[in-house]
Amino acid sequence: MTDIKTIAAFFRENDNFLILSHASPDGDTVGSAYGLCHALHKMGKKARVECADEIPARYDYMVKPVEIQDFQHENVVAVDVADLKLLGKNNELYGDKIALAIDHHRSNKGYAPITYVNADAGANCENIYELILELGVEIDKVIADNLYTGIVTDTGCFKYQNTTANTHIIASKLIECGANYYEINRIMFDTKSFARLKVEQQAVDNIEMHFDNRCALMTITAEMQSMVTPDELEGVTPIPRQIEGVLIGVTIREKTEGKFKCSVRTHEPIDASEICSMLGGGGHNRAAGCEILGTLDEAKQKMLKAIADYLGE
Ligand SMILES: [Mn+2]
Repeated sequence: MTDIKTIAAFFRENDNFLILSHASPDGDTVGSAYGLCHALHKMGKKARVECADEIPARYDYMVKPVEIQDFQHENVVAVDVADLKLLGKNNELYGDKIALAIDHHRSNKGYAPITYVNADAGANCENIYELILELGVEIDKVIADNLYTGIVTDTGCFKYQNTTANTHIIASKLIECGANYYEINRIMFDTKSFARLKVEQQAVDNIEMHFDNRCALMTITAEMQSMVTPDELEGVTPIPRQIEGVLIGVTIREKTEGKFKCSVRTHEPIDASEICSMLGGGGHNRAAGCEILGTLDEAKQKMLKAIADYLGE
């Protein structure tokens, strides 16, 4: 495990960076990538971001102000990427070429020769903030909007248990540097399309309760998703855990025929990451995920079996 000074030196001593964010991009991986990219530009370095999937339009205010540069990349950096599999199609292109990884997932696989993992950070954007300070780059509004977004999205607007005193301190500094917190939180948390609400309604209707009502399992089929864009569904996964008495909330989402993305959200003392790792996935203590192949019914049974094994029941 390396420290922030070492990774700062890596950026000072090198140039022409390709920054990779994970597929199905969220606010933290986008904020980490574009915040860092813009900071490198301010140092006079060449840098650009690549993501396997299109970055949803709701993040336009983070992406658009960052200059587009064309150059031959020399150093590949991954941000908020715990596992090479999460790079999507970029894994084939760059998986074996990543020189440096900056992450906050305890489950980081250590795929990069230089790996900085600070699992105490609620969001990886907290790590990027510390890095940018170490690099001596002034935090402008573009960086502040990017990093603030990563922090609020990964901490559920400072609600989740990964939120620390330091998370708030960094967020306050970012507001001082111009982060448009009101607009960002409105876009990220207080805006839903009507179609999304309809899908939510159907999803809530199909919730099943298991393990003496300690586990709630919600399904989102391909048919339900056809009513919305993937981006419109952002933030559905915490719903099952909101039910009173539920310790384990599971959302099973049909990705393609025979392939399901499972998200597990838990309350103390249930370790979501441990449950998902039994199925080849991983993540954080209270939020983790995995992919299951088979029919919907098989996916449910595999997930319930992993939970039963975890609970020792
Ligand atoms: Mn993250």
